[in-house]
Amino acid sequence: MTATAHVDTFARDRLPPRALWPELRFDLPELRYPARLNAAAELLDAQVANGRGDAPAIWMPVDGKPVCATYAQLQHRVDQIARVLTEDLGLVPGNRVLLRGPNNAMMAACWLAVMKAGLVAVGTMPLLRAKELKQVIDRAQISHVLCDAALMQEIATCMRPDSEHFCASLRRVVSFNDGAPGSLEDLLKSKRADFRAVDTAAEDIALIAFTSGTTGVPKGTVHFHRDVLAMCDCFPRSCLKIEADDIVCGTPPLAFTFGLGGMLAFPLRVGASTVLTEKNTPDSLLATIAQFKASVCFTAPTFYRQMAEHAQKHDLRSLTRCVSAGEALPDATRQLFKAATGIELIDGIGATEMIHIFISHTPASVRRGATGYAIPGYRAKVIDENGRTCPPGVVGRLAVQGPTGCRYLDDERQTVYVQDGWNVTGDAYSMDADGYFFYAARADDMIISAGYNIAGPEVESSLLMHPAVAECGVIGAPDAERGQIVKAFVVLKPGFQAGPELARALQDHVKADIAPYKYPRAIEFVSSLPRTETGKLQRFRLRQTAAA
Ligand code: 3UK
Repeated sequence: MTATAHVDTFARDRLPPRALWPELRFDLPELRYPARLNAAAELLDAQVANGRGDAPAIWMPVDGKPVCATYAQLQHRVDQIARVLTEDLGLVPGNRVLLRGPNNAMMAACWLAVMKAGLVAVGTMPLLRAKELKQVIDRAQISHVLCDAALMQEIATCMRPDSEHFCASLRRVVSFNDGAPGSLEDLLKSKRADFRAVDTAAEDIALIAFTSGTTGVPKGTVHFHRDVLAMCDCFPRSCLKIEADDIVCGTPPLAFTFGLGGMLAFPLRVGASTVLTEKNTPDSLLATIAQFKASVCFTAPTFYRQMAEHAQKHDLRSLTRCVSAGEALPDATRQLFKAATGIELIDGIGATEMIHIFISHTPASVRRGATGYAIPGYRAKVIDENGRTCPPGVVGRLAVQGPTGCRYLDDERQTVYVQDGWNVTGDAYSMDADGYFFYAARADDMIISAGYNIAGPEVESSLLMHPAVAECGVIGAPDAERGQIVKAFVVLKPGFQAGPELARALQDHVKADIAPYKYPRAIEFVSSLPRTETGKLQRFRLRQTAAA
């Protein structure tokens, strides 16, 4: 072990004991990292040193027109921010910095500056309220915040001593993207752009990513400088095959590790560029692809489904690869998107605990209904309740190992996620004889009806094939006779009439498509479905509705 560069060891002291870490594997040559490593230096300074200073790094629409920051310009800005953090704010390696903002160039520069200065980045989803911010700030004992001027309101509440959400550890909030006196832009003006990256150890903590926990207090997942590079050197190389001339766009926020990788770290790692957009709809994302001639897109399955509808209206010739993650990709969505664009989606399951994707596939190696195989660098298996490996075709719990893995910040739930050195993701999966993994459901979302195990997403996939269905969510509703019954919440496409007749048609459709016992005995038509900011369907909310 080489010495830590952290002066403040708060986060390091709250790592689980080594014995409770998952086994880490560095099976590929590209995963053998040196003992000392600064992720920002590798992502940014190395590109400039290699002569890519004038290449575009970040694109943004400004007043509707594309504006670009080159690698050299980004480095300049990052160095100035690092100086503000260490000189004006007096931060020392290991201090945590809360980052708040939509996806934009300043937000990206702040991320890189925090890592370059050996500080610990704690991202927060843009929609979080003061109450949720407080949980994160208290857990990670945060003193300083860099916050986009557009998102100041909730964090200001956390600073007010008379608020019930007051956070005693907070010292200072610095705004950016407003240029006001005392703002980050203001403080930057006097700064030279020659900050030397802090000489961090590969196992020094670079970020704490909080899970968007549906129940209980959010868990802080701790990731090292090495982990940031490992995520760049696995999925993007073997499945996405990202190259220097790629232009990336998409929706996941930088605070979500799906977005930190896809929208920032992956493109920088290979000298490519990224288009950062603050607000996205399926239609605006299509327009972004056309305007910036983007070649790679990252978003969630529901977005792709809606993008398919509008695709004809846009020039998408530049687009060659699309990554779907965050929740299961229904085959109906894959086929719809392919018919509309000619593109075979790349599905990938990732997790905040693992930092990024560990099971996926290339467009050419897709297998219908499967998420993919354990990507190079990772291995995966399906286990039963006793931890024994299930035979092919049997649904059990997914367990994975690779160069990254779960380490919760001071949390008893470590032993739930990590068992026998394996990361147990909480997903029910089966594997076929060729090593392809098929998603069933979140383990706690499995429906048990009259003794049958039914995976809601399979019923959803079937319903999505019906021409009337725009979106749907399937859960188990309490039932005196059967324990649970399969209940579907359905959003209809425009022009279809909700009613018992259509409900019956949908039921018949499912019965004809998959085993009849899985058909939804109850169907409720709704105008929208509850989703998280990361695009995940909130099944627990549907269950609450069904139970009420
Ligand atoms: C579910 C999927 C089926 C699955 C994430 C890519 O989603 C990410 O992280 P989270 O911590 O959630 C993890 C859980 O989400 N899931 C994600 N992708 C898929 N289920 N198919 C998929 N393709 O339940 C998993 O355990 O929010 C995704 C990269 C980084 C991430 N953090």
